[in-house]
Amino acid sequence: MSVTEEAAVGFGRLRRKEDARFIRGQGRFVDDLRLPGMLHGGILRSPVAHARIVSIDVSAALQHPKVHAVITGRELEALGLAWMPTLSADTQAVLATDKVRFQGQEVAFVIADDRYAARDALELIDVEYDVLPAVVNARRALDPDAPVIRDDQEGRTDNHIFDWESGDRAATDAVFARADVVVAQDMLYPRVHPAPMETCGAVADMDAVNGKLTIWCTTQAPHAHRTLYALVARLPEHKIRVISPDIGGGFGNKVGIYPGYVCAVVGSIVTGRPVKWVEDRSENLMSTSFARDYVMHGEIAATRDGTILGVRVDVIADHGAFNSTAQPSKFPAGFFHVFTGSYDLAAAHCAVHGVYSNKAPGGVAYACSFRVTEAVYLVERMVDLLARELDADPAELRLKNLIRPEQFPYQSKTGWVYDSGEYERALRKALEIAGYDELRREQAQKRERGELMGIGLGFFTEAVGAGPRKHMDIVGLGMADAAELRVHPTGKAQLGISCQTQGQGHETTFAQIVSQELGIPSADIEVVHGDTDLTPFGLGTYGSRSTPVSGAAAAVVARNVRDKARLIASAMLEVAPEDLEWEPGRWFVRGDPEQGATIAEIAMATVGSLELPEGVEGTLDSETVYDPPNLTFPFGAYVCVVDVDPGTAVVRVRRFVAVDDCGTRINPMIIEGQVHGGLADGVGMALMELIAFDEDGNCLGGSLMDYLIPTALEVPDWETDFTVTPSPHHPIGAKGVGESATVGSPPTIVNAIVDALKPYDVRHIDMPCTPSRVWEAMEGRAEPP
Ligand code: MCN
Ligand code: CUM
Repeated sequence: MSVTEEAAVGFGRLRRKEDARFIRGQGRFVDDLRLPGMLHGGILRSPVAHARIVSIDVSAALQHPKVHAVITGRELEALGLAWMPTLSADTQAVLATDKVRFQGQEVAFVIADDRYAARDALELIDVEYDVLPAVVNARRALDPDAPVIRDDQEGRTDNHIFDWESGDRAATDAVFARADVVVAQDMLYPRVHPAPMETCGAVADMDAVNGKLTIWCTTQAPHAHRTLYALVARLPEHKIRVISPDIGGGFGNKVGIYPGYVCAVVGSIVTGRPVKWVEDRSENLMSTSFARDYVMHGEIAATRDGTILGVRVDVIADHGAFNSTAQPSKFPAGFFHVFTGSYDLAAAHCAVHGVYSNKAPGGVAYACSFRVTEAVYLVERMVDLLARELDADPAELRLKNLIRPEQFPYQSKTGWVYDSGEYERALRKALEIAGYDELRREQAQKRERGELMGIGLGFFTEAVGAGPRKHMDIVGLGMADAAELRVHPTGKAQLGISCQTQGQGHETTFAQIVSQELGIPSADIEVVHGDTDLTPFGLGTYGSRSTPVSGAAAAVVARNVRDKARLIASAMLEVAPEDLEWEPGRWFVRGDPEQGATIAEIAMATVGSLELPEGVEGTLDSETVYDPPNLTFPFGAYVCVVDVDPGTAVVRVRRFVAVDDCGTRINPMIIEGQVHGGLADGVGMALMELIAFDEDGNCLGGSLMDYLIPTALEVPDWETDFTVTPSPHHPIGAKGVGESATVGSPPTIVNAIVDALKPYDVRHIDMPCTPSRVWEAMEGRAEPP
């Protein structure tokens, strides 16, 4: 059976509908858009990390024959647009007026006939900077004598943004006081970048006749963007249309609103023509949302026999020059407080301190589930450090402490209610696939020969599907999502959703959800997304929330249609609705299966002469808003095998076993794709990815020559498997999976590397574990973060 046939209706390994255009090079991305009369924008960026702007002279640029306009912070100030609100209740400069605060910050916007002329004209702009000392180290940013970065904020005398805590400090201190063993470790989750294939960009077109602004743009959240534009520009939503066409990877990079988008809009208003702005690779790496940058101190307490009692964490969170991190408002550290992981602890506490630094703003982006990445890394490294201290097997230690099936729904010590889990089953399955005992024997033999083989374990629980509207919002917008289902007279259907695929295959999987509920073949269901004029309101795609929230909305709206169809079928068949039974695609009379009506017949009846029963208004169409009762908590067990070359300290990931549990699986092939991608991300972060800065704040990772990402050569053949523990509160029992592997794999790989270096008595290595860092660790020269 071919993959396509197997899943003609409902869940299964259906080939991705969108691939027909993508593999033929027929995707339509923002940069493919060409509008009549369209102009091109370019951004002048700061060459230094911290400086006062003395003057900006744009006269020479304006003389350039192909230049139409040059916009600086002064012009924007006059429009009240020099600063824009961020997703974290801070403000961010659109174009700098007073100071530049990170290298690559936006200073001026040139609009020209073409991209090349715009670039040429940027070089004609003369900016005088009065350079100030920069601070790029989060700890140093808190020093009393550190340069104050955000002196635009009245009364500010330091770089401290927030203090946030979760858990019970006194109870945690008490379990630490009675513990037999306490292990502490400083660790850094370094600054990395999502680096999607497609960089960020926008085309803005202000129609001077009808006053409607259309913005084609790389966004993961078109509706949220439109509402923010409406609020800032004080325009009604119906005068703004945000279109997110095909997106060449988002990974969180495309959640926020960037100055370039705003400049394109202003540019179109100023010139009366459509304006395109698309950043290049260096601009993307240097100025758009980074991820992580958490300086963590973790402590774990246990009894001598290996019962984990508590975890205590202190974090300095580097948010860059503007706090534009995306996460639900109540949680300035995102969902970092799932750091108790998959273990049943007596007490836990974390404190997180946010700071400004002279680095690009953004935060959280890159398959993070809102900082779950950092949390999982911390706890999984701590458990391995504890195993080392107790001389225990890390698999045994985990098995002893995992939350047990009968404890679900499990209330964590930091307030989460984990919906469902069968942790031990997943871990045992991963160990079995890996052949754990055999691997340990192989390792022992190799150690005798001086070979360095490491076996790493990782177990993760994520919190995805934000979230219940009463607890979660982003800049005041509650985190619910709508779905709208139209069933045409011929029984074909169209599903409108508010989330936005960036490569996850929503056009396929959302059709499958409706197909599963209504029995209409997936091929006959079109998924509409990415256009605010055509889809209902909702907060979009990030934090693996599409399946948990929009996916639930899609199932619920399809069920509403099914219920309506039942009423209509009862009128058609002249029987009471209660006497009808459902089979995929059809209502039939109980006891008389021949008597029935298919969804297509019912749909056609709604536009025919049938007198519609009470409660049915004309068609089968339906709309719903889904406000999730809780998040979903996917989990997984990972095993990694590495070999370290004792002569060169080069790490090779030889095997990687991933057992994921995302509840009900809609499309196993797409899930495997998501897991493969996330595991590759993990190899990247563990071994090579890093946005580095020098002491003056110069970005050292501004191109793909310096910012390394993994290729097929660095990754092994993934060995994936799964268990299925449905979410009890989700309509189809599905949990999110898009970020799982990126969250779970980095600690697993680092655990494997540290395990390989046991003969050298290495405790910890900060990512990325490059050959030089591994070498230093082997030489005992590793420096603390
Ligand atoms: N799925 C499924 N069964 C489940 C869960 C999910 O079949 N039980 C399918 C979904 O239907 C969807 C895909 O898996 O097609 C991912 O679903 P989900 O876990 O809901 O995640 P989202 O769709 O919300 O995607 C967001 C997530 C995030 S936050 C990042 S970051 C990331 C990721 O997805 N960015 C990606 N994966 C990516 N994959 C690609 N190709 N490109 C990106 O930018
Ligand atoms: Cu945090 S990266 Mo994804 O949530 O778009």
